Formats: sequence, structure tokens, C-alpha cells
Amino acid sequence: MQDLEKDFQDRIDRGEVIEPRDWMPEKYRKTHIRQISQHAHSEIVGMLPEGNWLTRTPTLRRKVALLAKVQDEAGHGLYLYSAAETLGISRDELFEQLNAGKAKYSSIFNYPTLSWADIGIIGWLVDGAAIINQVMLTRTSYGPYARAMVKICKEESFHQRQGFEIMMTLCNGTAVQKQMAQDSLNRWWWPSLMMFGPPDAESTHTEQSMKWKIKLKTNDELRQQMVDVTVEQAKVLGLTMPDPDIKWNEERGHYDFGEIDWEEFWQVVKGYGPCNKERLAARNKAWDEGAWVREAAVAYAEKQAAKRTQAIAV
Ligand code: FAQ
Repeated sequence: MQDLEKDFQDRIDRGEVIEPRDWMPEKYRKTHIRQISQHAHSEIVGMLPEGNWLTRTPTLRRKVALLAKVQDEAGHGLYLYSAAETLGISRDELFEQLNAGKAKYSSIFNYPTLSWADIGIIGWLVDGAAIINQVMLTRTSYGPYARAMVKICKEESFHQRQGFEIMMTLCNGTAVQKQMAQDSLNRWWWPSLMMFGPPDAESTHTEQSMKWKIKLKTNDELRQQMVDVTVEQAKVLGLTMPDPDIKWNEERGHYDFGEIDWEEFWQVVKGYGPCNKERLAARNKAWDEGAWVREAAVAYAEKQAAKRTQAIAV
């Protein structure tokens, strides 16, 4: 066993990609099921805050773009559930965990979308944060996950741009529109920084995940990257960052920023955020109402299989 683990670590250190049939430590498999499924659930639950605005977009062009984006998120969920299934867990089991409230998904999707500007901000900040995290994941050690990330990142990049374009339009619009954009930034900035997970000192999985190249950068490193990029983009928009402690630090070559309210983060993760109950209820409703579709798909597949067997017999 020790030899197998050493060989495995050597493969990782050489930069080799691990495939589903390769030997892997049980903890590596479990960590991937945990992370990939949390990621898949985030994509699916992440459709809800934006779905809330599909019937209320300001123009037809915005509606087409938002519809495409929300559908992309469903697609991302599907690639990721498929990647998780290669590790020996079934999709039904994963959905059961989500619907029962046992599985985690990103804290950010437990916040409400109160104005149209929130749709711009999700693209700009939430997809922006997702790209920073996921570009790293395209080089992660597990093949099916890393490959899924390549396509997802291309799509996230379009999502980020459509969000930034909405922000740009609002910021160049009337004073009320600009205020709407500022209010949205004020509400979403801190939760966006929380997306990267707890500070490194409190992150239970980072050390082992870095050794196995499941993570290539720590939560704090990625969060810093997000701050550095976003502060510059906010200048272009003419918005004020809702953090008086943001200041360029010449010595570090990065922006310093203020304290994150980790108490709020853990409350949201534990199920007490503003929309946790609403999100789970929506997922359960969709699951129950979709039962006839799943039954019809199985019945159709069985019919087709029976036809094929008959054709072979003839
Ligand atoms: N929310 O030891 P760490 C998107 C949990 S996709 C809730 O640091 P790790 C696209 C963590 O699970 C967004 N829980 O954990 C989109 C662990 O609990 P556990 C999702 C969180 O895994 C855009 C505990 O805290 N992206 O946005 C969060 O090493 C727009 C200790 O934490 C991914 O999932 C959180 N924010 O690092 C869709 C990317 N952070 O499992 C729609 C893949 C941490 O022991 C619209 N995931 N926790 O019970 C990752 O890269 C990592 O899992 C991290 C966390 C970096 C999120």
C-alpha cells in the first residue's frame, strides 16, 4: 500500500494526469467527489438567482444573452456530475444529497438578486471569481475534472463579459442607474470574496489538496488575485469599492483590503443565509415536478433497447 501511495505521489509530482481506472488513494477519490459535486451543485443552484430575472430583462437582447448563460450553467452542472460519476458515485445519490440539504454548494448563491444590476454584478464578480478559481482547475491532476474545466472556462469568460457590459451600460446611464450599480456592488462585493473559501489558516483541505495538485493556489492567493483585478475594473466603471481599507501596497505589489466577516460566511454555509431555504425548496420542487420526464426517458430507453434486441433476433 505504501508503495502504491508513493508511486501515486511520484506520478502527481511528475505532472501526470490521473484517469478514472488508475489506482488512487481512497482519500483522493473522496476529496474529488466532494469538490466536484459541490461544484456541480453550485452550477445548478447558481441558475436560480439569475433565473429570477429571465422574465424581467430590460430588452430582448439581454433576455437572449441571459437565457444562454443560465442554460450554460446547467450544461456545466452536467459535465461536472459526469466527472463525479467516473469516481464511482451515482448521479441519483448526488441529487439526493443536494435535495436533502446534506451537500454543500457555493455560499454566493444564497444571496438574493434584488435589482437588474445584480445580474450584471453576478457576471462581473461571481463569474469573474469563478474564472480565477477555475483557470487553475484546468491544470488539476484528475483528467475528467481538468478537461471539463477547459470548456467551462471558455463559457465563463463570455458570462463575465456580458455581466461587465451590463455594468458598463448602467454606469454610463442615468444617475439612478449608476446608483443601482453601486448598490449592487456594495451588497455583492464581500460575499464574492467569500467564494474563495475560508482563510488559508482555517482551510481544512488546502494542504493535502495542494500536494495532490487538486488545488494549485491557496484560497487566500486566489482571493488576492480577485481583489487586484476587480479594483482596476471598478475604476473603469467609475464605481467605489465598498471597503475603505483598499489601498495599493507598493512593497507587496498587491492591494491591501479589509477584514472579511467570516461569521457571516459560516452562517451562510451552515444554511442560515438569506436564501438557503428558498434555494433548496426550488431544487426539491424541480426534482419532484421533473419525475414524469425521468420516467418517460427511462421508458423510451427501454423501448428502444427492446427494439434493438428484436432487430438482432430477426
Ligand atoms: N461556499 O478546506 P476548504 C460558479 C467549505 S461555480 C460553501 O478551503 P476546499 C459558476 C468547503 O467545502 C462556484 N462552502 O475547502 C457560476 C469545506 O467544507 P467540507 C463554485 C465552502 O474544497 C457563476 C470547508 O468550507 N466553484 O460560481 C465555500 O479545499 C454564476 C473548508 O474549506 C467551485 O466549487 C464556499 N464558498 O476549497 C454558476 C470550484 N468555500 O467540504 C452560476 C471548485 C469553502 O469539508 C452563476 N471548488 N467551503 O464540508 C474549489 O475550488 C474548492 O472546493 C474551494 C474550497 C476553493 C471552493
